Formats: sequence, C-alpha cells, structure tokens
Amino acid sequence: KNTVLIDGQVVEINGEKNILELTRKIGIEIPTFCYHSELSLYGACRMCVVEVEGRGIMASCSTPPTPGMKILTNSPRVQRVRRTVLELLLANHDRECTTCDRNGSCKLQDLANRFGVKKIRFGERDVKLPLDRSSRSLVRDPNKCILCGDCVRMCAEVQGIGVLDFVGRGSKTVVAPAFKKNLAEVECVNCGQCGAVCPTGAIVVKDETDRAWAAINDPTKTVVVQVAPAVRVALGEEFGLPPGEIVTGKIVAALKRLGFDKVFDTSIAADLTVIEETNEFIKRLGSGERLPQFTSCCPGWVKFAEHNGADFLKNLSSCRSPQQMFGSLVKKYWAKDLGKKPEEIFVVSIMPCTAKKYEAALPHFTTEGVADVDLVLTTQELARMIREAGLVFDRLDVESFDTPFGFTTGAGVIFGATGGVAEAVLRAAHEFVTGQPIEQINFEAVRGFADRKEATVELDGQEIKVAVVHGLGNAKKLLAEIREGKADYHLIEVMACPGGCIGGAGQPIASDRETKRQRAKGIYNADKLSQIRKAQDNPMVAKFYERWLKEPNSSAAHEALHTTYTN
Ligand code: HC1
Ligand code: SF4
Repeated sequence: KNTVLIDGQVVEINGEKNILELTRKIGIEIPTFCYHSELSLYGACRMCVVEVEGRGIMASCSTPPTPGMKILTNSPRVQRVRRTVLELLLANHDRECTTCDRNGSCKLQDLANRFGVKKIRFGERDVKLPLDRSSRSLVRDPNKCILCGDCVRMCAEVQGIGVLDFVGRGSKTVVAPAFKKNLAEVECVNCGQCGAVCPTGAIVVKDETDRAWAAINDPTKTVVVQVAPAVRVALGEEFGLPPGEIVTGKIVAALKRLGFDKVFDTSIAADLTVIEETNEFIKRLGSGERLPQFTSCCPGWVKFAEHNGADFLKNLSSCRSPQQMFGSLVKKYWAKDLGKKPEEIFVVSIMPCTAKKYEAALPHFTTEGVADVDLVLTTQELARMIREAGLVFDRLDVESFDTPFGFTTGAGVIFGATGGVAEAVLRAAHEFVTGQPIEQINFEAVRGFADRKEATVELDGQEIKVAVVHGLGNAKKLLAEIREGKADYHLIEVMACPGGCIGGAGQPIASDRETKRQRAKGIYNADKLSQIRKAQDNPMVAKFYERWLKEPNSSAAHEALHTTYTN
C-alpha cells in the first residue's frame, strides 16, 4: 500500500514530493530555515530532520516518502539534533535581539524559544563584520546571516537578478553581493524580496521612522502623508487582524493621531495615472509606435528595465508612478492653494514597497533642491510608529481621507494587486476610444497569481492583446520571448514583486501564498465596495485637469506627471 507511518499514524502518500510536505499535511509543523515552497530545494540548514527507521536521521525536505517508511518527527534523537543545529546557528549569530528590527518576527528566535534552547554550549563568534547601509532601501547585517541561502535563491530564481551569492569558504563563508561589493554598487533593484524571505534580521528594511517623527515635530513644516493601495489590506496583520481585512479608515485615524496634518490616498494619483497612461496608449495604438507599451509605476521594474531592457526603454509608459505624481502635484500646485512654499511641505508616503524609497530619492524627482516626496515609510515602519505611540489599532474609530487628494475609485485601489493597473486601463480605454460607457468592467483574466496572465479585448474593432507579469523572473522571460519574436502584445503590466504591491517587501513579514491571496481578495473587495469604479469618473481628478493640468498628455501634464528613463 502507498502509505507511511508517521509517529505511529498511517498516512497516505498522495503525490507529496518529500516527507516535510507529508507531515505538514497531517498538521505537524516541522521547523525549517531553508525550505521555501516558492524556491528550489537547498537542504542545507538541517533543521527539518526526522528519524527514519533503518536509515537514521534525514532531512525531511529532501527525502521523498517511500511506502512502508516508519518516520519519527519528535524522537529523542531528533530533538537532540535540532537543538544542536539551533545552538550552532546561535553561537555564530549576533545575539543582540532586543535591538534587532526582526525582534518578534525572527524565525531563529522563534525556534530557539519553541525548542527550549536556554544555553549555548559553543563559544560565541568574535568577529564583527561591517553592516552594509549603502542601499536606499535595505540594510544588510552579515552578522545575523545563518547561510540558509533563501535570499540568494529568491534574487536569482524568482527575481531573475542574482546579485547575491555565497562568498568565501568554510567558516569564513558569507552571503554578499558579488566581489563583496555593497548592495548599492550592484544591479540590485531594491525590491527587498531577499529580506522578505530572510528568516532573521540579516536583510531588513531601512528604518526611517526617526525622520518622520522629526518632521511631525517641526513647527515650520506642514506634514502630509499619502497611503498606497496595498497598505490597507495588510497593516491589520501587525495588530492581529487577518490578512485582507480592509483597514483604510483606521489607518487614516492612526495617521491623524500620530500628528500628520493631512492624510491622503495614493489611489487618487493612480486614477490620474490611468488617465495619462491610457491616453498615451491610445496614441501609440494609432501610430503603431513604441508598442507594446509597458507600465511604469513599479520602481523595481523600471530599474530592472534600465539595467536589462535598454532596447525596451522607449516602450515604457512615460508616466511617473502614482507616488511621484502625487508628490509633484502637492509641491507644484497644491502648496500654492495653502499659500506655502514647496519646501514648507513635507510629503511622506506609506508604501508596501522598499523600492519606493529609492524612487523618491531619484534626482529627477527633485526640483530646485526640493524633493517631490520627502520620505517613504513602509507598512512595517508605520506599524512601528503606531506601536511606539501606544495607539491600540483595533480600537481606533475609522476616519476618512482629507480633500482634495482623498476621493478615490476602485480603479485606483486595484493597482495594489497584480493585474490591477492593466484592468484599470482597460476600464478606461474603451470609453476613451468610443465615447461609449463600458458595461463589463471586471477583467477576471488579468487577476490572480498565474506567472503570466493574458487577455484579448476588442477596442473599436481592433484586437488588443494584454499581458500581465509579476516577479521580475517572469518579466525577464517575457522580454526574451518578445526579442525572439515569440510573443506579441500591445500592453504589458509588470510588477516586480510576486503578487504585485500586496506582496511588497515593506509589508508585514509573511511570504506565503495564502496571505497574499487574502490581501488580493481584500483589494478586489474594496473595489467592489467603491461607489465609483472607473478612474475617468473621479470628479476630483477632473478638477485637477480643470485647474492645473488642462488635459491629458498636455504640456502641463507632461511637466508634472511624466518622466524619462536612462540606462
Ligand atoms: Fe503600489 Fe502604486 S500600486 S506601485 O504597487 O502604482 O508601492 O500599493 O502605491 O506609486 O497607487 C506600491 C501599491 C503604489 C504607486 C499606486
Ligand atoms: Fe535581489 Fe531584490 Fe534583494 Fe536586490 S533587493 S538583492 S534585487 S532580491
């Protein structure tokens, strides 16, 4: 029969590739560091050992189950090996847990606790390696690395970049960018996905909450904050709420209590992006030039394209991302409404994304020494500020965004999930071309987590082919196919992170698919609940055109909302 015995329990083998999957199926959580369902098998950490009768101690992640096997998951031998592995890792690990950003979300800390490691029998490491703070987005602390290789495989396999690797030999081995360079010196796109899978604090988001407090406490500054679409379905996780729960109103309330003067929604700038980008697309369709058009709101993707897609740079939409459109409008136009100078307004973004920190710091998004967006905080950092201020998140009464950048549509909110930008553009394109309202606004084909999603839609008699990819490895494959003439599309959405922004590395630590699925569900629920679901129906955006921008793709719009790329 096709069964094994796990701790005396008969378990059927049903296509499981390894013992680990089989034990998880029956509710036994075997600890692991280097096993990750979305990455290739590595089998180095030895944490997942089990005892197999007649064969001894084996790594469950790399041992396929065979009929008749007798497996023990918690025998005295297994317990001893596990504890020793943990002790060895801890002996070699910087143990300043109290000051670590991952205190409370560290797997090593969690497992040491879970397996009752109280004493470490091996000597403490004596070398202290320097931290790498060169990146705008991340901090690398090699003293906390346990050599599981999750980051190496994430960067190479999922993101198709491969700037991290094992360097050195034996006890001197570290994980680092090639030639032990700093992160800022290699072609890292700041996506942060390496940190999102890191089980410890070896790669973390650069914490800039101090700068936010300083701005809030500076009486000469009006501090405004924008909240990205994907934050609203994930921040709750930091406070015990389920992933996907929409906490927009509580976020607004929290930001006001923290001392921000105005609280705005990035989604309104996403609506504006839809209008600019759709008009640009229709123009290109007419001329047949610079197709396919690629989306440009994801800074990880834009940097990737600048490094690896020089031949496609002209195909990127020239639209700035919603984050940057927002900053630009605030400093260029809205400041005047307030009777303020741009430098008297401090713009903060709350983003699910680490690359947004890099984007905001780009020199072309600074005008006469004043940045359009002064500071980007991730969802994680906002959670830290809320905790620091002692706000009980769950007990906050909901509040609404301020005007004028507070009125949003479902189109601007779905930007937060992979496929959302393409869907929002499709909701607009038909109307812009035909002048007729579009009836069916749900484009299910571009939703979900398939590596590549495709849709063919009819636009005034012309067939338009749309592709959506997320995870830069998938983007890389698509670029290769286009170069070889094997793929042809008109419109392509690329998001650097698996799942889109909801899976950004600034979100609460959780890299499993199910969490991302729930967050995406939350995004589409928010869309369904919106009174207005098309960007072109946003009355506030219409006002921006009337007062400031004249019409889509006008020269005023180009100056404030568009950009150029370099390689
Ligand atoms: Fe995103 Fe975007 S959707 S890039 O994923 O275009 O970060 O959420 O804010 O700018 O709107 C991120 C999210 C975000 C921009 C918008
Ligand atoms: Fe690779 Fe992204 Fe990490 Fe940079 S941030 S090292 S690109 S995974």
